[in-house]
Amino acid sequence: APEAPEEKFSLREVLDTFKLCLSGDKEVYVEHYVAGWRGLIKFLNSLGSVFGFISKDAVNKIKILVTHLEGENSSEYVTVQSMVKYELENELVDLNKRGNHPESGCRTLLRLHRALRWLELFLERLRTSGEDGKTSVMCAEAYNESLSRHHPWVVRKAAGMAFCVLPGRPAFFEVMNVGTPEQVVAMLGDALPLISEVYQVTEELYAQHNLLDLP
Ligand code: 1PX
Repeated sequence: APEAPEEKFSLREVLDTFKLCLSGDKEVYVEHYVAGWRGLIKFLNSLGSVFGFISKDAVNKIKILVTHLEGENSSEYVTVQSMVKYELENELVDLNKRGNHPESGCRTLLRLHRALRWLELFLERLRTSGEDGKTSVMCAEAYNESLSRHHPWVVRKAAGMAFCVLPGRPAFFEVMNVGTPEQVVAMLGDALPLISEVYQVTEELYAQHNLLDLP
């Protein structure tokens, strides 16, 4: 029987969606950003239910962004740049403490943006690791250098426990469904500069507008 398209899931396609994120003049399309995260979450879910609490939060964040993308002001949410401008000009962002706008596009996307840094660090470790590299250690190190500083103790603790049950490097490469380990490494080498650029552009935009610590 022919496989349903959703079963032929490969991480290559997911990481390719990040290629579509940047416009010619370096604006970040929210639609493709969200699509990239959807694919990553699908991958995360295939690793098992221990990661459920992580994917649940990410799914919530995506839902909020999709609501903006499909809402009556959808034209303001085409790119991260237009979203920032629109929400700031219309005072739709809680800047210093949580208030009337707990679901602003700016604060919601910031959470995914921080997680993108984790992804970049983790994938870089995966790419340069040896055959006996431990994914749990790579994941924990990447997390400690990025996302963890934004998380309270309980979340760090739960994340740390989840990392311990990550499959080893060979099994992990297998679920990625990209091909041989050499092909995985090559694919990561292609994908990382794109992810890194999307991260940098967003980081600079948020820094310019003083949005890096949104509550
Ligand atoms: C080949 C590698 C591909 C792996 C793909 C894995 C995709 C991981 C998706 C992670 C998305 C995490 C989003 C987290 C957003 C967040 O920081 N939320 C917190 C703050 O939100 P709030 O609204 O309260 O301000 C929230 O408290 C989060 C709670 C959930 C725990 C987050 C732990 C994140 C660990 C990230 C590492 C994922 C490990 C995957 C192993 C492959």
